[in-house]
Amino acid sequence: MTPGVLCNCLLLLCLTAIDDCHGGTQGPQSCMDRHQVVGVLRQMEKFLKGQEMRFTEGLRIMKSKLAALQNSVSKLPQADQYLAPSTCPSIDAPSHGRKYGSKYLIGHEVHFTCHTGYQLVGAATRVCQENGTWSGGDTACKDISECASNPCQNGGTCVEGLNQYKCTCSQNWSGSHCQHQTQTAPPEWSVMNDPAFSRKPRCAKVDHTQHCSCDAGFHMSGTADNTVCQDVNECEVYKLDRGGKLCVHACVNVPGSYHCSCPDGFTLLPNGRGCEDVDECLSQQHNCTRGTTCINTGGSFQCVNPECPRSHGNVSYVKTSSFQCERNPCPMESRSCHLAAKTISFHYLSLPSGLQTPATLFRMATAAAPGRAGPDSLRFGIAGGNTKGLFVMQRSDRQTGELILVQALRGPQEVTVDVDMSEYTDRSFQAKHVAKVHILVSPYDF
Ligand SMILES: [Ca+2]
Ligand SMILES: [Ca+2]
Repeated sequence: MTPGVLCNCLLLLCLTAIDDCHGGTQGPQSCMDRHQVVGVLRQMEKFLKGQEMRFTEGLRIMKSKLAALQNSVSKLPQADQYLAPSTCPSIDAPSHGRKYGSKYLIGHEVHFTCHTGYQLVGAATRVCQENGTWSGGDTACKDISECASNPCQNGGTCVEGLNQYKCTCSQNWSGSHCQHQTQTAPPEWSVMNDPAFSRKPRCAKVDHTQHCSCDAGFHMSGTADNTVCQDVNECEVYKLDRGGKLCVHACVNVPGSYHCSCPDGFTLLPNGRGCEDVDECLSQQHNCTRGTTCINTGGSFQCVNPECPRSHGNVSYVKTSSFQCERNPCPMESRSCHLAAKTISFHYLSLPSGLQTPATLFRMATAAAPGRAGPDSLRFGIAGGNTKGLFVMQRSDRQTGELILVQALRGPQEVTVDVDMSEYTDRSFQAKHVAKVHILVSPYDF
């Protein structure tokens, strides 16, 4: 039962009840009393109010739907034109071209042309049709230059010519379209002229494409049609490298590889890079005659036989060992003899070229004879051979003085510096000892 029918039934029931009571055909017992009728009427009133609200709500929804529909219809593009078009939409000239005709009415035409150097693609003329659209497709002006299609690959530059173009290829590319990878100019570290340093590459065809490779130590060179495997000159490659020298001394490039070499008097270290001096003295490879002593130097050796200073006045010396001279006893009255060096010792030092400074080269000390008190003070100094300020002499402790090199010595050269040590007891001069330090600087810094 729908709400409307229910409502009608209730109303009918109510009217009948009231009518019956008023008509008096029934007893007062069967008649609805007043309260009951009022209750039914209130129920009906409530029911109708509910119905009214629902009806109003339904109407509201219907109205908003209608408004939405009207809104969407009004947004349709020129809906009336579809029904009765009289013009076509406006139309622009193509870029790099011109348009002739500015009327867009049905039946009118527009024409297109392109600027010089451009070709018209699409319709040259378009007509405004009955349905309000233009005939033909879109019109464009295309660059007719040969280079317009970017025919040069791999960074090549297209150069326009008469009815043709030419590609100027970037480095390592060749071919009419720069499609081949090449090395037209070999890198400076490859060996070009010696045939021993060039080999044929190993090539194989894989999927119709030629694949070539070179042995280790070789790099691909030449043109696409004529590929060559060229030796890599490792010595040159690593010369440019800041990561350190490949070889301490010399690098020798060989086909497919390289090796290090050392100057005469040196042997290659097991690491293949460094050089080690040959100790000719130790290995008996010297030719020093009897009476001379072999002194090993960087890259060579020397045979030395230091001589004591010649006698002058009361001062004379006697050689007590290969590297030591002692002053003969002085006459009691000769002060100059007492002041002259009591002992002269000879020292040979072999240094690499460019030794980092400051460097302590030599130490001089005194030792008291057993059972005798030593000097209570010592003075150290440089007696000669330090004209260039290469050295300083300083005390390192109470008994010891140090000869320190303060300027780098570049080889090959030999430098002699005389160091002296004077002994004092109770502030009274006792004796002077001289050390002649002979420094042999190698031509190499290793
Ligand atoms: Ca090589
Ligand atoms: Ca040597």
